[in-house]
Amino acid sequence: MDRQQMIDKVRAEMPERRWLHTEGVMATAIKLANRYGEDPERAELAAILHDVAKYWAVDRQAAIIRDNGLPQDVLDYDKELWHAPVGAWVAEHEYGVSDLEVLDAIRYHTSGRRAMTKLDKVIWLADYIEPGRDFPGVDGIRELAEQHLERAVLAGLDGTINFLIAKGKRIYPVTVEARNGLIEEIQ
Ligand code: DGI
Ligand code: FE
Ligand code: FE
Repeated sequence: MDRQQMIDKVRAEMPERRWLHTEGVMATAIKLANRYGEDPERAELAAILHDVAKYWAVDRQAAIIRDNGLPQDVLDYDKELWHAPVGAWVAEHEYGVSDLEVLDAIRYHTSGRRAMTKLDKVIWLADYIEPGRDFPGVDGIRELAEQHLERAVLAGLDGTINFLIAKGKRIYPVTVEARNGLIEEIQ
């Protein structure tokens, strides 16, 4: 499958506004990759596919997690988390992606993880700050993203965790691990 076929297929999986978000993530991921010494083509590939399963029915997402031996713990947490590991599975099995780091960047694009790769960080951050995002604090993180990749991802994770706390939601432990890992890395 070539790049354009992939784009057409992903676009058909989601409403137009989510495709515009994906285009924002693609452009931002390419910029961050160039700035921080990651391969922009791999960054773009992960960005194209990162939300491919976002609009799949939750039953279909849960079935993929259950039937293919993906880590089951995520099923006990917010359904918003499921599309990331499901997206990695879909990227591999329906789009023929074999680059394991690209698959991991998709898999961890919502939660992050301990010991994030550079590509993980680029995709996590691009998803958070793409031009269509508009929430308090995003401009500060956009500025930070031009100076320091890890500090910007950490600030974004803090924002996500604060948001979840404000909503009274539980926090997926992998997200906490991601934050702890970045703090250790920055020290
Ligand atoms: O898919 P997007 O909307 O582009 O962004 P995303 O994949 O980062 O999903 C963000 C949503 O996931 C947001 O509504 C918060 C929600 N979420 C729920 N529980 C957790 C969580 N995000 C993280 N990082 N950790 C959680 O425990
Ligand atoms: Fe997502
Ligand atoms: Fe996204």
